[in-house]
Amino acid sequence: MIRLATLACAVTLAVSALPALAQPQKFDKPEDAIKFRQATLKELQQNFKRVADMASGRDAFNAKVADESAARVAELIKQPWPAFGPGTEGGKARPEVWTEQAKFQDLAGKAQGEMVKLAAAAKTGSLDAIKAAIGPAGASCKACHDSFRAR
Ligand code: ASC
Repeated sequence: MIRLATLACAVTLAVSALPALAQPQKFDKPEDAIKFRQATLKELQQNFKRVADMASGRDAFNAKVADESAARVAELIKQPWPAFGPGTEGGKARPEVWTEQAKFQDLAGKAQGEMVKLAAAAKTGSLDAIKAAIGPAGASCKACHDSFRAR
């Protein structure tokens, strides 16, 4: 019994250690997956824009808001990918998401890395650090959109 519990725990740990990208999430209907990924990407975009507008000088710099927004971005960037599981084609996602999975996951993973860097930059409170991180971060959004989002 103890051994079974230990095994269950080890399996749980092993699964949760996998990158989020590797585990499709279960939704009742494909539309639920589409709604979920669109909602997370939308909130991601809103938070990203808040930071980008400070980086560009469009908005006044507020270190606390930038930090909170960038931290939220780094959380949200993990969430959409498991909602692109098999059978959830649709929305603005191009069919290539499912036919070029390796490339999709690579670009999603790179975007995740850039958002972690952006959040780390914002945490320092330095606008210059944010300015340095925002370009590559935005480019990582665009790289994925260029190949995988319908226009
Ligand atoms: C945004 C947004 C994107 C990226 C990208 C940057 O605010 O919605 O997709 O920035 O346009 O190039």
